[in-house]
Amino acid sequence: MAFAKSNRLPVGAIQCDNTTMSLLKANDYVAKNIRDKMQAQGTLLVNITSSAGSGKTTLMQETARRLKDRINMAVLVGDLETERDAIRIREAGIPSTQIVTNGVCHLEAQMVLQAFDHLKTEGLDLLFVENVGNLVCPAAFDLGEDFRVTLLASTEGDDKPKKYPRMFLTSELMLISKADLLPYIPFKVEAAIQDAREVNPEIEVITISSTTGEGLDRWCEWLLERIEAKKESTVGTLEMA
Ligand SMILES: Nc1nc2c(ncn2[C@@H]2O[C@H](COP(=O)(O)OP(=O)(O)O)[C@@H](O)[C@H]2O)c(=O)[nH]1
Ligand SMILES: [Mg+2]
Repeated sequence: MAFAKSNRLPVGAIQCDNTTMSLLKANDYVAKNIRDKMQAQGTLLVNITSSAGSGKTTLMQETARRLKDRINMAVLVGDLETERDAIRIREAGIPSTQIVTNGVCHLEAQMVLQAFDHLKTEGLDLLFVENVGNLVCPAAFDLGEDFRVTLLASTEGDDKPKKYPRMFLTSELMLISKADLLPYIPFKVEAAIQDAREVNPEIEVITISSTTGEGLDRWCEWLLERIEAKKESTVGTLEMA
């Protein structure tokens, strides 16, 4: 509950309870507004997280190339500085808006909500939010997403899920990225999956390479199934209203 009632308040007025004043509670309140908006318009919202350099933007570009003629999609992308990622994604042929955090290490729901003034989301089937690159702070902030997807690049080492458990605990899907480099480095896919499943037994796993295209059909199918399900749930919501 976001607000507590008080007998001393005038009728119709509301007062924040103590916990509502905390940053995370405020974030959750905005995240719920985003989730309600996405539900009403039938847009699947996917929060993409990973360390810096794991291949998020490249995956956004490759996903756009594969799906942009089948669905309406766009990307909000967060970085500490520069508009470089949004420019790369627009070059792949879909709308993208950069959120510059000015040094903040994660996106917050309020930043996403403000970005809606610059990126039209009505009519989108799929909206990605590419989060700021690190496995720590973004784990704590709900952005109103339907799914959180975390990339673990083969170059990062297979031991990361246990070192950064909250990110993998709160993700529905782990993408093991840069699979094309696996023959050259001591990354054990099975060890990474075991670590991730000890943290989160439910987590799904797809191994991908944006360079060779390995796993990208499966990734696109994963998205399309959930876009379909979201549309069906939205129809259900409208019928109930
Ligand atoms: N070998 C290889 N390199 C990749 C792959 N995906 C991305 N990269 C490279 O990894 C670097 C970081 O990629 P980027 O998409 O910017 O990562 P981000 O910081 O997570 O958005 C770039 O030099 C990409 O070309 C991949 O599947 N295989
Ligand atoms: Mg990026």
